[in-house]
Amino acid sequence: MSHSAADVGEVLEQIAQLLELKGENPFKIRAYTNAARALDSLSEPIEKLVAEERLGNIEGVGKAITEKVTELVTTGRLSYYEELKASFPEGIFELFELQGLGAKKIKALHDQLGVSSVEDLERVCAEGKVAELAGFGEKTQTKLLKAIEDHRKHAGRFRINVVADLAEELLEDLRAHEAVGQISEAGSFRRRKETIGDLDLLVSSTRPEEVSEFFIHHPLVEEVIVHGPTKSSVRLKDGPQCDLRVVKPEEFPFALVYFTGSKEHNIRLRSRSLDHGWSLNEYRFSPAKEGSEITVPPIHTERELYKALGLDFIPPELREDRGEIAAAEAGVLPNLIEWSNLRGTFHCHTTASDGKNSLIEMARAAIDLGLEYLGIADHSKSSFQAHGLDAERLAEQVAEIRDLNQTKEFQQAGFRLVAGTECDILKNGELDFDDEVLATLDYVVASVHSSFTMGEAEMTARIIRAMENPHVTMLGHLTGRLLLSREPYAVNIPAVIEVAASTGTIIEINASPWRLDMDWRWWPLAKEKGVKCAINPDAHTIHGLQDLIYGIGIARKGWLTKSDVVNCLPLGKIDEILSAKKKHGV
Ligand code: DGT
Ligand code: CA
Ligand code: CA
Ligand code: ZN
Repeated sequence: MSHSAADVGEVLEQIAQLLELKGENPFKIRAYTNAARALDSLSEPIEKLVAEERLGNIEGVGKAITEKVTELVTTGRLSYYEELKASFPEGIFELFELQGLGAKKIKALHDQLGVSSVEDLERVCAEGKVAELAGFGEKTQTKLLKAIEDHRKHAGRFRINVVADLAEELLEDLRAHEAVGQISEAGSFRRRKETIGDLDLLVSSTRPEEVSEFFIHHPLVEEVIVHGPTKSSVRLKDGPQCDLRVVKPEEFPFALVYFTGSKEHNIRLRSRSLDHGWSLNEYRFSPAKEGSEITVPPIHTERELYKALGLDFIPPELREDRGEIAAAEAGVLPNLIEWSNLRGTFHCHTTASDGKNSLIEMARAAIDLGLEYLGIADHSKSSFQAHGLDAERLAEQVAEIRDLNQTKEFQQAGFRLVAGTECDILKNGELDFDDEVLATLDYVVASVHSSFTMGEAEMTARIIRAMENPHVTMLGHLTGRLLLSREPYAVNIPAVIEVAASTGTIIEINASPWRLDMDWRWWPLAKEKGVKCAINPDAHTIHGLQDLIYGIGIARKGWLTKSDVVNCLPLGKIDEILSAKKKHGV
């Protein structure tokens, strides 16, 4: 059993929460959170530290925790943790998933109102008992009810990175199977939706039993829900369900269109087919009226299927019934941006703030990805919890970046680090740095990281005020949402888009699978207004740079082409676009 430091850190965090629930002394609790944090920033594999008995050398990891981590890493289990967990009702752990509810409050609810599940909490809130509890009040009670509602809405969906990793492995193993002919992902994952309900896979085969058998015995499968020769449903490791359909080779293009969806898109295609006198289902075209003379066209590919319906091929990301059929009919679908169009990116963090890799490590990882430039945007001073930089530390970082850019290594690679900041937008819309400081940078990402609960009008005015600053090149993660975890704050997006257009402020697609913000549904409007997009990984590690691929998916869903996205500009054109606002004024 192998454990990453992050898994181990997670267990230690949970122990800390459980100890807090028990009302243990704060020093003991802090020992666990400190140790979790220390393990989180390890630069070598935890197994190695354990094997060489070097855990104790890490600051913040004492003897008791060394023993526990050793047990966990060597046996894959930790009896202390399991006993601790067993001393609480199972339902209590789900309470930790509610926004705004920590161990202290859960303990109070448990001890004073007997709450040991989300259902219990909902009941005592509805009865008005929570409002009467010391330290809670009416407002908290209302918030908790909202948190329960949000939690339910999210249950059973998954962030795209979780599904992508599973899909990659399953597709690769299925593809290698002898009985598998054509194969594809389908459903919302193929459409690159921001979150995924279940993963849909489609295979063509003349020996479906063998394929299904292989699938349900795959090591990633934890539980078989349905098993048949042509349709199997399973639950995978990490939680998502996966549907596999196996169809005959000649059915494949029909099944692929059908199971890619969306349902609304399918309904349009079906009614379009009927206009031709054909009935369309997941297997074939057939004459709509029995015994009619109408012949159906032969179809070998998805492209041919769309063509038969008088449509250009519609990329899966656009199949959401948002005007794609009319555009395909008129031959005006956009030529969507692709991974290979990306020349660089902005908005990454380093160890200077809350990142886990240094400047040079991030730069080399970007070079390995084939990028020509990488924008650094560490947090500014008000984000103290993220170790934000003050003006002095920022100046040091800028100097370091300028020096690195002069090195042979960078010059030979044709690569440049671009010096910036992810500058907090303060509560009143002012920026966390003075204009003189901002003027020393190549570009500025401005983001909201505090006071999320203000009203929509105030929040919108706050963000607009920031955009009116000529130093603000782009707006970071517009709504602050964390998918399946934190709702967006209230902001008038069309108003922000309007001002982005009039001030020449770029808007980010934050490509982190937790954010994917600004949402794809707004990009057609932004594009129409002439707003440019930056696809930014918001990477905190070298691996985080690969999240760019999710940003590409969202940009495609937003109908964007390479000319809408500033990352597609070559290195030589970057300064011009980044300094356009400063030059021309706002
Ligand atoms: P998800 O899984 O909730 O993220 O979303 P999808 O789109 O993957 O939905 P899913 O897995 O229920 O079904 C996959 C596709 O199958 C869906 O996109 C369209 C097609 N489909 C499923 N049910 C229906 C239906 O009742 N009518 C039509 N026309 N298509 C359907
Ligand atoms: Ca699905
Ligand atoms: Ca499905
Ligand atoms: Zn941020």
